[in-house]
Formats: sequence, structure tokens, C-alpha cells
Amino acid sequence: MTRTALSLFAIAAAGLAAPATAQDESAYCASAFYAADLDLDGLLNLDELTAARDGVFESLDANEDGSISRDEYVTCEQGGFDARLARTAGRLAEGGTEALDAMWSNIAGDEDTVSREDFMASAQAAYEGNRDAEDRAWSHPYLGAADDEDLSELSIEQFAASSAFTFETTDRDGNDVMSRDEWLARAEQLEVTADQINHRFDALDANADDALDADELGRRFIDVTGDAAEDATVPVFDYYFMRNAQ
Ligand SMILES: [Ca+2]
Ligand SMILES: [Ca+2]
Ligand SMILES: [Ca+2]
Repeated sequence: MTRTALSLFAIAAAGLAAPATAQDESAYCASAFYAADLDLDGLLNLDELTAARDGVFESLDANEDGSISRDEYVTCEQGGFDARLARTAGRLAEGGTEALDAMWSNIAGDEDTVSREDFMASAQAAYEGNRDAEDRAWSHPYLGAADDEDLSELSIEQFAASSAFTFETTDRDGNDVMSRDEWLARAEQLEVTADQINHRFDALDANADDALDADELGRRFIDVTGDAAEDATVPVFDYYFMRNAQ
């Protein structure tokens, strides 16, 4: 029995509903997503962010020596991205360029570019406007890479993470501005390269020793809250907006 099956069984045995974002650190390398918002209140507090960092650290540290090597990082992240991109590619193939073209109008209106900030703001508005809708179809522009099979069950965190993922994988030149051309090229250029993942590793490896410790990995999870007090919370949309900003 896998850890996921075990934990779901334990939840069922306890008579509790399984959360929409069940925790399983081994799943991180298979999905490039780790649910931090444990109480599903749309906010991330320091405890939740610390728990997420520790869970992701555990999944990245394949040989369990307490340090994340470059090889461990690239292997895990590439696996997660590839699986997620494969699902997205299938959905893009269903819709084709015509569908992408129509989505662009929803995202940016008549503009030829949209900033990361505006993209995430419009994603949040879309989520809040549709959270009670029965059918949130995959063709919604922000949900290109949704993890969940039942999109109507997406948590705000899954929606925010999917929106950020959509932006990351479309903003090919990484200038924090998505162009219409980049958007229309999604179906052909959907990939996360080893170079991009190595670049992330380098950005996290503050002391440049080619390994990540918990503090260095924590920059993705905890430092994004800034110097806020320990009881501070960050809205999930703000978190996913800030985490990978240049
Ligand atoms: Ca929370
Ligand atoms: Ca290791
Ligand atoms: Ca280091």
C-alpha cells in the first residue's frame, strides 16, 4: 500500500472527510505541487509554510542525507513539471489555437501583453467570481495545468498554484510579462527545461555550495512573507504571485 493510500485510509478510518489537498510528500515530485493551506482558509500562516517547506525538503532529499544536491533537485522538479505539462498538453490539444485565442481576450482584453501581477489579479477575480459555479471547465484560461480531475473541487490554493504555473510555463523569456504571442505558442512550446530548473536551484543556493539546506529552500516558502510577525498570514494568491517573481 502506498503512503497516499495509507494516509487516505487513516483519514477514512477516523471518520473525517479527506481534504481536497491531501498531504503526501512523495507526491510533490510527481505533480510539482504541494498543498500548504492545511485548513483551507485561503491564507498561509508560518506554521503551514514551514510544514510545506519540510515536506518538500523530504521529497527532494531522495537519499535522505539532510541535503539537497543539484541532481536530486533537478530530477524531482523535472519529474513533477513533466507530468503536469503532459496533462496540460493534452488539454491544449483538445482546444487548439482557436480556444487559446478566445482565452486571451478573457485574460488581457485588447492588450498584447499582461504582467504577472495583472494575470494573478484577474485569476483571483475569476476564482472568486466562479467559486460556487458547478462547472469550472478546464478551458478556463487559468486552469491549463490544474492537478485535480474534478475541477469543481479545486481549492483556492490549487487554483492559485495552477494560475502561477500557467504563467511560468507561458512567459518563456521570464520577463514577468506574458505576450499574446507567447500565449498562442503554448501548445507548441510547453516545456520546462533543465536550464530553467538549474537556474532556480542557483537562485536558491545562497552560499553556492551546490547543495540546498532547509533555510535555502525556505526562501521559496517562508521568506516570501517578508519580515512579518510570526502570526502573520499571506493570502494564497499573493504567495503564488510573489514566490517566483523575478
Ligand atoms: Ca491556511
Ligand atoms: Ca540528498
Ligand atoms: Ca547551499
